[in-house]
Amino acid sequence: MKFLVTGGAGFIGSHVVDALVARGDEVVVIDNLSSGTRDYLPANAIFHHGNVEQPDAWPDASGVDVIVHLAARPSVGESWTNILEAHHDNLSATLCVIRMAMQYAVPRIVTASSAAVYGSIEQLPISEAGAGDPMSPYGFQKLASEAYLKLFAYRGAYSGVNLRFFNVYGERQSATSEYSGVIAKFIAAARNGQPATIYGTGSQTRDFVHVSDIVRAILAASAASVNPGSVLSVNVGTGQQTSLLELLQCLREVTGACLPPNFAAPRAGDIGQSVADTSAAEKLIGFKAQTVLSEGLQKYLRWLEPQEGRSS
Ligand code: UD2
Repeated sequence: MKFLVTGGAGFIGSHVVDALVARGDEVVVIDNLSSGTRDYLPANAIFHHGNVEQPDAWPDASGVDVIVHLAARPSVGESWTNILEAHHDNLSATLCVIRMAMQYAVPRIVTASSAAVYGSIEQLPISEAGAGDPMSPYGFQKLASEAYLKLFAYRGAYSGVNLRFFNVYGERQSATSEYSGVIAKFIAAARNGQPATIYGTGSQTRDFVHVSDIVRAILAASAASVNPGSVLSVNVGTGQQTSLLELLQCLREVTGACLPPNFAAPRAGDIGQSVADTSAAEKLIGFKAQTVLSEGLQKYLRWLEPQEGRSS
C-alpha cells in the first residue's frame, strides 16, 4: 500500500514510517522539520520538506491509499500562547489535508486527535461520547479537525478514523521543550539528578500510552473496515490510570534514581483524572494496547542511554 504521512519525521510519525517501511509499504513523508528530525527517517521513505498548509509544497499524492495526518503543534500549553500558529498547524492544516485527499481521491484518512477534546470529565473511564467541551484551544482545534473530517467525508468519498491519543510517551520524545510531556520531563530530571517538579499534589492521573501502541493503533485504523463517507473517532489509551506519584515511584524503580518530588502550584486548567475507555477502539478498529508502563519506560530509557552527553 502507499501511505502519505504528514509530520512523518516527528516523534510519532517517524515510528509509523519505520513500521510501514519495514512491512514493505511505499511511504511519502511531508514534514517542515519544525520539531522532526530527518535522521529518523529510513532511507527508502520519500521525503518532502514543506508545510501541509502550503499546497504548492505538496508532494504528488497520486495512488496514495492512506493519509496519516500527524503534523501538529501537539501542546495544550503552547495553544494558549502561540494562538494563531496553533490554529494554523492544528486546524487549518487538517483542512489542507482533506483538500489534498479530495484532489487525489485518497480513500482513507487517519488523524491524530487527542484526549484534550474531552476537557474535564467526571465519568471514568472516558468514553468517546464525552467529547464536546474542550478546555484549551488545542482541544478545540482537535475537536474541530474531527468535525471537518466528518463534514467533508461524504463529498470527498473517503473514510476516516480520528484517533484520540491519551498521554503518549516513548523513544524519540523530546524533553527539552517547555511543552514536553511529564514522562520526558521526569526522566530528564532522574538522569540529571534533579527533583521532579510536580504541579499540584501529584494525585492527578493520566493514561500513559507507549508510542509502539500508538503505531499499532494507526496501522489498525488504516486497515479497519469503515464505509466511504463515514468517520470514526476512537480513544487510544491503555485503560490504565496512573497518578503522577505512582509514575514517580515506577521511575525510581526502573532508573534507580531517588527522584525526589518538588511540589509546585497546580497548572491553570489542569484536569484531575484521565483514563480511556478502550472498548470502542477494540470493537471498531481491533486495537488494544500491549505495553505496560514499566516496560515502556524501560524501552524509553534504553533508547536514551547511548545519547548520554547529548541533549535529549
Ligand atoms: C494533554 C492531553 C494529551 C496530549 C497532551 C499534549 C489530556 C488528558 N491530555 O496532556 O492527550 O494532547 O496534552 O501536550 O487532555 N506535570 C507535572 N510536571 C511536569 C509536567 C507536567 O507535574 O514537569 C503534570 C501536569 O500538570 C499534568 C500531568 O503532569 O497534570 C500531565 O501533563 P502533560 O503536560 O504531560 O500532559 P497533559 O495531561 O496536559
